[in-house]
Amino acid sequence: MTTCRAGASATDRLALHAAELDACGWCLLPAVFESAEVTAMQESLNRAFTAAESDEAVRRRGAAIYAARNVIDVCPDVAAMWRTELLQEFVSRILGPECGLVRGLFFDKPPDQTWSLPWHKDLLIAIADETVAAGYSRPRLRAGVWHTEPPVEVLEQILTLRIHLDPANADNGALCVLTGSHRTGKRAAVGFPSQMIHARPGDVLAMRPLLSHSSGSSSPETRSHRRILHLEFASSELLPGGVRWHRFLRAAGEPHATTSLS
Ligand SMILES: O=C(O)CCC(=O)C(=O)O
Repeated sequence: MTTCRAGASATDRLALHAAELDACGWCLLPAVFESAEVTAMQESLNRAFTAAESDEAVRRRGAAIYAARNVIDVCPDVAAMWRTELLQEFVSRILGPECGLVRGLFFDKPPDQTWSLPWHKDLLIAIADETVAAGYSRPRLRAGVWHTEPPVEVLEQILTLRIHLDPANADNGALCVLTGSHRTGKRAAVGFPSQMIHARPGDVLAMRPLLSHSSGSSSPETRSHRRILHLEFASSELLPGGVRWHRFLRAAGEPHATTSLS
């Protein structure tokens, strides 16, 4: 696996991360957001989820929110939150200049309301309506938004950024990946090494949706949340067969000023 050289310039580091993403299907971009920015993101998401109390996109068990869909709609601030110069440069390096944000999800493993997921790849995209073309699966509604499984070429042109809002470790069900498994397309992956991705708040995991991943439950003793803002970017606003994205927000544009997040 490629690792970062001490003292490499930011551009060199991004090139190394891009090579790592290509080879492994994932890479961790450390300390992208400062602690105050992470707090501002948590607060902004909290406000939006509270306001969307009756929205089926926000999944609750008792008082605890453990996931949310359609996060770009539920919390429009998300469209700006991720835009640091570094992430914009990274996303456009990987996906090209025409790329855009297409879907947002939120995950938490609240203490006492934890969950787990078996090995899988992320095969669904959110689309504007029920209209699909040859090569797409029959659309299904998820929290009011049409989703379909597109041809593999579309999934190969997606990049996910998972912004860590809490520490992630073995105690609170950090994500596990099968390194290199993005290379098997939609097919199940066997024989790839499994790795748990430990992260700190403000770290960003970049991963390909075709990377096989899973996550276990938090340990019963932990009091730690494991909040993740999961953002998917696609290389082009155009989908094969004239299918349309549910949302496509161009990634290029002004990076946020740190203070605007507070
Ligand atoms: O955040 C996690 O632990 C896994 C979420 C996930 O992989 C999914 O919902 O597809």
